[in-house]
Amino acid sequence: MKFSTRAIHVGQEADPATGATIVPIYQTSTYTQTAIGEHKGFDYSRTVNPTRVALEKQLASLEEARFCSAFASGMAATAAVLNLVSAGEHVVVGDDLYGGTYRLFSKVLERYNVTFSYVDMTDAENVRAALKPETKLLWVETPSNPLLKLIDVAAVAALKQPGQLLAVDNTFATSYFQSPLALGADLSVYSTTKYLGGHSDVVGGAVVTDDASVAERIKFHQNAVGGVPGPLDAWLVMRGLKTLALRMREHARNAQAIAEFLASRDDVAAVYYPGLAAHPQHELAKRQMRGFGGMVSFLPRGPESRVFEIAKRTKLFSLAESLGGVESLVCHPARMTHGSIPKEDRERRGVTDSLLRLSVGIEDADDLVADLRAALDGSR
Ligand code: P1T
Repeated sequence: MKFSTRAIHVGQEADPATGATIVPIYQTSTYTQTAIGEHKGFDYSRTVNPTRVALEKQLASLEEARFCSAFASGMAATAAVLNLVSAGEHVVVGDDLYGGTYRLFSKVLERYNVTFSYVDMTDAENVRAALKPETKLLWVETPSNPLLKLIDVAAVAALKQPGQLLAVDNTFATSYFQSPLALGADLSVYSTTKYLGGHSDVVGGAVVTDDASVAERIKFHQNAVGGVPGPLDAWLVMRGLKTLALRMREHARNAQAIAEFLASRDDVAAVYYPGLAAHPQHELAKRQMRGFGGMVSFLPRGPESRVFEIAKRTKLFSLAESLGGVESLVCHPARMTHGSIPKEDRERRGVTDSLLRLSVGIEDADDLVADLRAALDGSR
C-alpha cells in the first residue's frame, strides 16, 4: 500500500467489540480480567491502550517500520531516545535545533553525566571529528529548527561505528516528505503536536524504529517512566494523520510561494527555505526529501524594532509558538522557541534577534502573500 492508503487504513480496522468503523477512544485506565493472569492483552493503560496501539501501528506504517511508541509530547519522545544513553557516554548533536531539545540536553541530561558536542553537521567531516570512543548517539534535526539547515542523513549514517545509534528528529519534514530509517537512521522521532496532529489542538510525540532491540528499550521506557498520551490525544493525532499527505502538499506549495515572494523583496536580507534554488543545500534537499515542507524563516532588513512591527501587523499569521497546524503562524525564535539557548550561543549559531520564522498554513497562498506584503510594507 502507498503512503495515503496506509495513513487511512493501517491500525484502523473496525472495532472488534462493536464494529465501530472509527477506532474508539478507549477512555479507560484499567481492564477487567477474567481470572488472575487471564486478560485480552490489556491490563493497564500506562502500559497499553487500544486507541494508542492503533496510533502506533499507523505511525510505524508511515515509515514502513515495525515499531512505534507514542508519547505525551515530542520532548517525552526525545527523552525516551536519550534514555538509550548511559552516564559517561557522549552524544553528537547538530548545532541548530529546537530550543527545548537543547534545554533537555543541557539542563537535564548533563546533570546525569551525559556529554554533548554541538557541531555544524551540514559538513559530515565535523561529525567525524566529533566522534569519540564513548559516543553512543548522533542526534540530527533536518531540516533544522529554525534555520532550515539540512543534514545528509545517509552521510552521517555512514560514519556510525558499531554500537552507535543515529536518531533523526523528523518533525519538520514528516514521514510524508522524508524517510530517515530508509536513509540509514536507527530511530525517527516526532513531535506529533505539529504536522502529524496538524490542527494545533493536541500535544504528543512518537519514536519509530525498525530495530527490535531498540524498540523494546523504548517501550520499556514508555511504561517505566509513563510519559504516555491519553486516549483522546492519541485519537486526535490518528485523525490528523489521515489527511497528512493532502495537508503536506498544500503546506509545501504555499511555503514555496511565500519563500519566493520574500526572496523577491529588497527589504528582506535572507530567506531560509530548502525549496529555493539559492538554499545552500537545495541539491541535498531534492535528493533526501520528497518535498520541502512548510517552514520558512527570514531576516527582514532594518532595526530589530521592525521585526516586532511585522509580527504585530500580520493578520492571518498569528504570533504564536509551535508549527504544523492548518493555520499560519509567525514566531520570533530568539524570544520564543529558542529563548532557552543562551544569547551568545544562539547568536553564534545564527539565530539572531532579527530572525522571524513562519509556519505556513494551508490557507489560500494569495491571501498569505498579501498579509505578509502588507506587514512588510507597513513596517518599513
Ligand atoms: O512541543 P513538543 O511536542 O514537546 O515537541 C518538541 C519539539 C521537538 N522537535 C522539534 C523539531 C520541535 O520543533 C519541537 C517543538 N517545537 C516548537 C514548539 C516550536 O515552536 O518550534
